Amino acid sequence: MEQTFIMIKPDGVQRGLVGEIIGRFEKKGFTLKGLKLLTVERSFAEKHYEDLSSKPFFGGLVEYIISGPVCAMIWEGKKVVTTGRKIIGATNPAESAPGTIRGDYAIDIGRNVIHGSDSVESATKEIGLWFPEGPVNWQSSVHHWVYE
Ligand code: DAT
Ligand code: MG
Repeated sequence: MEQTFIMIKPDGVQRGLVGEIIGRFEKKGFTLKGLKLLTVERSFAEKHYEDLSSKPFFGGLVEYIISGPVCAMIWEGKKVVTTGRKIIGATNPAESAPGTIRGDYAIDIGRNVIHGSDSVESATKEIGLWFPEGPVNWQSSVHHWVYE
């Protein structure tokens, strides 16, 4: 089953949006396979966003990610990478549809509350970086009420 890496950024944690965001993924039917609250070092944030290191906003992005605790998660389910990105909404909250997390809870691109892997390949890479211990091994007992 597909897995994705989802991270509630420091603004989402500070603003008390952790429960709301977890609830959206739970109610959709996805399964939580990893969860931790942690503050990351600068070098770790730079590694997570290494593909963006040449962008003019990279410095500010790293400062933002290390500015407080983040809530790191592994979510599992059919097409969870693509669907997770839809639940999150467009990168710029000004363009995120209402009903998406960024559409409902964010205004500025540099305070857009949440991260989600953009492909199965990046999900594998990000889960490896954030959860070297691997996902928690459990099966949801409602699986057959979610999948036909
Ligand atoms: P996403 O988080 O939707 O995958 P991304 O990977 O392109 O977007 O960029 C990572 C984060 O960097 C994004 O959530 C917010 C910030 N960012 C992206 N483009 C930006 C821009 N043009 N100006 C400022 N911050 C930006
Ligand atoms: Mg991205």
